[in-house]
Amino acid sequence: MSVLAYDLGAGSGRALLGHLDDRGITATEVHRFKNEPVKAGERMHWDILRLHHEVLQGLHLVKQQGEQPGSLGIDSWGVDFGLLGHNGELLGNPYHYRDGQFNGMMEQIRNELTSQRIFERTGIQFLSFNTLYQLATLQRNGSPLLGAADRFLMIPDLLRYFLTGEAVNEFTNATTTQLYNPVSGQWDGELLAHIGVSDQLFGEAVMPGTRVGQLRSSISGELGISSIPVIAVAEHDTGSAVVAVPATDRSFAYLSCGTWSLMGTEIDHPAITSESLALNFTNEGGAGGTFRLLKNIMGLWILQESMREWERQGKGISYAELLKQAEAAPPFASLFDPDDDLFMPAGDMTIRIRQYCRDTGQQEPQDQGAIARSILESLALKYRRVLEWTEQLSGQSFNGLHMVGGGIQNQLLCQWTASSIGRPVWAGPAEGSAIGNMAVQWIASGAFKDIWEARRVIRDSFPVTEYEPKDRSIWEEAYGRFLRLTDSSKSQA
Ligand code: LRH
Repeated sequence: MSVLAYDLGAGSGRALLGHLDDRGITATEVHRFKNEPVKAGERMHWDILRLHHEVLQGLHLVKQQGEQPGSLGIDSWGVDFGLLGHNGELLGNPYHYRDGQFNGMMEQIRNELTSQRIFERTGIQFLSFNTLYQLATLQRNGSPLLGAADRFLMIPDLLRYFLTGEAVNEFTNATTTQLYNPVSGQWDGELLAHIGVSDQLFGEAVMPGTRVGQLRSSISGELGISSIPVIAVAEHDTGSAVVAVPATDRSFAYLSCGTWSLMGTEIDHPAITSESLALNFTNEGGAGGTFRLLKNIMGLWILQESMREWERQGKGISYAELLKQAEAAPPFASLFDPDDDLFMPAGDMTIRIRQYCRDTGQQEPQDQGAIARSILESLALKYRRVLEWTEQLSGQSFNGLHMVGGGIQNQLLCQWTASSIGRPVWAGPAEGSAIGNMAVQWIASGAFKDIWEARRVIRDSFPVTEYEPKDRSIWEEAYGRFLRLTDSSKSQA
């Protein structure tokens, strides 16, 4: 049976058609489109109607290929949302979480409620752009949106709503808001009351794999296709990516590697403890009754932003060439904490990297190769730090690390990660979120029994590249230096 998976990442959205038969899964990209935020005035928005158009375009291309998927699902990054008015229409263009208007609200709400109280109720890590702080900002700044709102939908809920006409909240994304209590399985009335947002906007969150309607007849009629069931998959992209980790062992560590790096392990119940709070780990809801005990690491965003900066300055460089120059640059010359708040906003990234190095008495990386090298080494060292914390919190020890997501195409990063953690890295599949999205659709249709059967078939269907650690002693020395440096830095932890 074939299924259609839409995965909207930072930069691009993709529609992949997945086929499952006795030989395994094949995934074919049928449509790729831009997903670029749009700045209007001071505000940064999703180009949401364009994305809806691209979703329809994907259906059109699927039809042209003579395919008739049995279902479709949509995933994207967590935390962002849209609001519907009383007439069921979208109010405004959803904001992008990197919009500056949310700055400072997290600190304010933490002061008012205490971190402990918020964490006890949600189990979610403190990130300045969590939905909780986005909504509080709208409310406190007197945005007219909340007064007019009737329904709150996360981005994939919203795109699904455009397709089906059913306004339904999905569980994995509900948990990332930091407004949902994973123990009671309810939106948290106390947190909502504190920020003055009505709990009437929120519907009961459905579990990944729930069929939540089918294509509106106006859409299927216009496209000349028969209606397709729409499934709420693990709509938080990280939730989908972790479904696709081809692990054999029930105890495994993963790194979902894209614009963000999400590192952690899978657990059965949220680990809401003073230790996970202190290390700022999260307990995001997953597919199949799982939770992800993980931590956000700033990830390839820093490299992507540097490349965009060079592009703007007319010094654009290809990814392959940049990695070649990074490999040739002197090792461990300039290290930094990728999670320092300094690196969160867009723009001027290389200036901020140099500033960090200057402020910490290190050599300032000058050329593109040196900058790329300092980013990739710093990430690899941070991965070791977070892997050790994951072991500490979960009481498990891992004999290697699974890496999934587009970032694994960066072989240098995979190799340096293996060298830094001193254990093998197993890299694959690259389209983790889309494949996990498909897997949940196949679980919904009964083609797979559960996520473990899905993982077995994914393992047999997609190549996994193994990287063995190298140059251990120099990485060990660099890690000591990295720890001394980063202990004093101002990060979201
Ligand atoms: C990764 C991701 C991550 C969120 C961030 C906003 O794409 O969904 O899990 O924290 O984006």
